[in-house]
Amino acid sequence: MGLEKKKKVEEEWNNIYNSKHQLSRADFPSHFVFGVATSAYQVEGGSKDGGKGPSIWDSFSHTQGKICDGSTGDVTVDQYHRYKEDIDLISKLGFKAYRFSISWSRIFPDGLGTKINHEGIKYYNDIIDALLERGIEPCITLYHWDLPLNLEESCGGWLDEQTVKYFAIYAETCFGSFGNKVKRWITINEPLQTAVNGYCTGIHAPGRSESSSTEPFLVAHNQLLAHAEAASIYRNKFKDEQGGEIGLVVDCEWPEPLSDNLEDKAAATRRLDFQLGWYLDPIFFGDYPESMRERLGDRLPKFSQQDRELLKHSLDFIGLNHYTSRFVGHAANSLEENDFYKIQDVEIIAEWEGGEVIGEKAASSWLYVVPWGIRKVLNYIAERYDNPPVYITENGMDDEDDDVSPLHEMLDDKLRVSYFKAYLAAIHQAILDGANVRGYFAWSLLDNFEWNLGYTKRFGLTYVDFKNGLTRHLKSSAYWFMRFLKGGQVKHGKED
Ligand code: GBH
Repeated sequence: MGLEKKKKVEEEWNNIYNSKHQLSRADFPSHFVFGVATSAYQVEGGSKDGGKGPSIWDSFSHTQGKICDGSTGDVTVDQYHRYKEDIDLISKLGFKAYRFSISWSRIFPDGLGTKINHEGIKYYNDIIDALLERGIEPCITLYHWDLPLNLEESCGGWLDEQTVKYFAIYAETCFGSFGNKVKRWITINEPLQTAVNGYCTGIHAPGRSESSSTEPFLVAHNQLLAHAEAASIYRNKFKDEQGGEIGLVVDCEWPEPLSDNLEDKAAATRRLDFQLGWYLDPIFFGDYPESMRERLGDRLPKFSQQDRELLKHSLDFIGLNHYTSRFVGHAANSLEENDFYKIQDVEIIAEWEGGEVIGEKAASSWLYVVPWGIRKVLNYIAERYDNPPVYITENGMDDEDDDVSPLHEMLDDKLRVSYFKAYLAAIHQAILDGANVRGYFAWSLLDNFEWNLGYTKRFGLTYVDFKNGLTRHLKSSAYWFMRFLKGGQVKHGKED
């Protein structure tokens, strides 16, 4: 990306950011929800407690070589036993909502929807009650990647349509058991990541990559149908009485065109199609994006008329997980049918011309601090899908786990404080631009099990001392949120 453009982007951003340097809670509408997020496999632990059945992540993390530090989510931060302490923490920080996920195999240990585990129902009811007692709204994700292992082994998991049926039974059970107290439901978290990481690169469970030219598209298709089935059950049987909302969480990096050339601009749009359009176009327009059909032909499954009707407008809000942005340019690669990026004919680059990176680097290789990108994604969604309600369901950055630095240094997470300040300023700007943004959830409440990267990366507002009894310590970013949410104007971390 050329240096002139760099100057322009930075100038524009600095103007916005500096004028918003004193951003406060009051700049957001009073009904705008501020929450914090986690997911079951990443924080619960208690992997065999309370009658829970195994999930594909239990089996994957126990397979040698799959998790970079050889760890598992067997215990992780032990929220299964410490949820009260964690909910007190959420309350202390001043968040008014908690986005967490239900472990499907805690409700139906074998996934099949016949044998319900009442201890699992009780566990989530206890969490919900503890939240409501403290005035915190529960926001539940039904599926955050932890499929019951038996569904994988006996029916082929997301490759098979039967999983759609079992998901619908599970969803209906959750609406029936918790829906009188839960007003915000998310069916599936980031179906894109399950399709690509689970079935193409294989770095996530179930770790398949043998048929990467076809399986990701089938898996995405079945997840979409599962979402639509669950949403339709909610709307037909529960919504009137319970009065809640249901949505789908998609993830999207902002692809900034590498140059003003038409080819690069088209490549960036294609990348949006392959991230967002893949899931949102069927819901808003009834079919996959044209650019996907062109490149994938029959590898992209087709929707029946009945599917289309089920999918159409099957959400009350979009959940957006957004962390970072990169440049995207055209690269003719289409002969490499098995590579998800090469199918798209794109190249993804993190540097401006001359080698400077697009934003400060977090710990994960893919994560750069690029606050202006979130404004662009929000405006893109508003424009393409007629300004639907959007909740930012995840946003955050990670630090490297570090054995050497003293605790007080690990707790003073200055870059994370500036990340949150800047991203919130950009979200505020998107709202001024007209985007229908309704809420924001920070990722994550605590350091936790970061999937294939194990405990080597720390995304928490709260530091977890994994070597000393899983003690929780607030980082500067937690203090920052505490001040911000109480309505004060906050410039830096806890000091001012
Ligand atoms: C979210 O995914 C997840 O919902 C959440 O569970 C997770 O903890 C959080 O992000 C932080 O990662 O460069 O090949 O290693 C965000 C989407 C998916 C983006 C994995 C980065 C890494 C691909 N992420 N991807 S690779």
